[in-house]
Amino acid sequence: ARGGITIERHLTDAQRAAALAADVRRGLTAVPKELPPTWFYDAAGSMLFGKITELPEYYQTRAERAILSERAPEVVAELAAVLAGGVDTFIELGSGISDKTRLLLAALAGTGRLRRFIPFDVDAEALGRAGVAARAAHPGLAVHAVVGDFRQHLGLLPAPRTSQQATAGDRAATGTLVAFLGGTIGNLRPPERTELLSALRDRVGPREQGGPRSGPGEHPEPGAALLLGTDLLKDPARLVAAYDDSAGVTAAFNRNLLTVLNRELGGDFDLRGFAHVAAWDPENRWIEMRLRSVRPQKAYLAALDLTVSFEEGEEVRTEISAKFDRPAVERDLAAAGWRLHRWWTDPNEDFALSLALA
Ligand code: AVJ
Repeated sequence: ARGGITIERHLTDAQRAAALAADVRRGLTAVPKELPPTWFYDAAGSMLFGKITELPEYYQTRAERAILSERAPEVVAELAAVLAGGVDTFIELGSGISDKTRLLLAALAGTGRLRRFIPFDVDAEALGRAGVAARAAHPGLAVHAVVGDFRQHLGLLPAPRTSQQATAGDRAATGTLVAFLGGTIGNLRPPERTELLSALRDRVGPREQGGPRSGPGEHPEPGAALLLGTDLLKDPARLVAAYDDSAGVTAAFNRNLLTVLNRELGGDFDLRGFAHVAAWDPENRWIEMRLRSVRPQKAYLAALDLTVSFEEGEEVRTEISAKFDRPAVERDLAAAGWRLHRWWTDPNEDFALSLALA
C-alpha cells in the first residue's frame, strides 16, 4: 500500500512465466499453431499498441473515445437512474492508463458517490501508474489495483460491499460499474466470452436468491452494470487495413511476440523469417493476425527444451479480433445473464458502447 493505493497480485512474475511457458508449449505443438494475444503486451508491445491507436487506419480508439467524451454524462445519469444510490465501486478490466478511464472516473466522481476504483490488468507497472494518476485527480478515492489475467482471475476481484458493510450515511451506495473497453472482448472466442461475462456477472451481480427485489414479479434491483466496448462489422477492406497498416506498425507489434518468446523463453526465432498476415474470416466474423513462416525453418526454445519446425508458408495464429453487431452483443450478454440496457455508437457506426445490467 502507498498513499491510499493497494496492489493485490494474483500473478507473480513466477506465475506469469509459468503461464507463458504453458501457453507457448501448448500453442506451438498444436496443429495448426497458435499463440494467445495476452503475451503481446511487454513494454515494447504496449508502446507499439499505443502507436497503433494513433494510426489513420486504426479507427477504434478514436471512435470509442468520441463516444465516451460525448456520452459520459449520459452514461452516469443512466447509472444513477438504474442503480439505487449510484456507483460506489468502479472496476476496469485491462485498463492500462487510458484517457478513457480518466473521462469515466471524472464523470463518476462528479456524482459524489464513487468510493473505490479497482483497475485490473496483467501489467503491474501500468496499474501502479493508473493508481497514482487516479489518486492525484481524485484524492479521496480508494484505489485497489489487482494484477491478474482476466481469463482466470476474475473470481479474485473484491466482493461488492453489502448494505450492511456500507456505513449508515451511504447505505444505498453499493452499485458497481465494470468497464471492459477497447474491444478487447473480441480477442476471445464465443465460449470464452460467455465464461468471462458469466464470471463477472457472478462476481458483481446481485445474488440469485435473497437479492433485493423491487416488488413481486419484477426484476431484482440491479446492483451492477457493465460498460462494454465492441468493434462493429464493416467493410472487410477497412478491417484488414486496420490490422495491416501501411506504416507497418501492426506488423512490428505482431512480430514483437517472437521477441518476447526469445527473451522470456530463451528462443532463437529469426524475426525476418516471419511475415505479418491480417485476414478477415467471414464465417466467424473476426480478423485474424498470423505470422507466416517465409521458408522452412526451426526455432529452439531453451526454457521449454522444445524445437519447433515450420514449413514454408506455415502460419501461427496470434490473435482473433471479433467484430459485432447489436444482436451479437445482445446474445453474448444474455448468454451470461446480462441484459442490454443502452447502446451508443459513434456517428460513423464503427464502434459501440453497451451498457448492460446484471
Ligand atoms: C487491444 C485487443 C482491442 O484487437 O484491435 C490492435 C489489439 N491487435 N492491432 C484489437 C490489436 C492488432 C486490439 N485490442
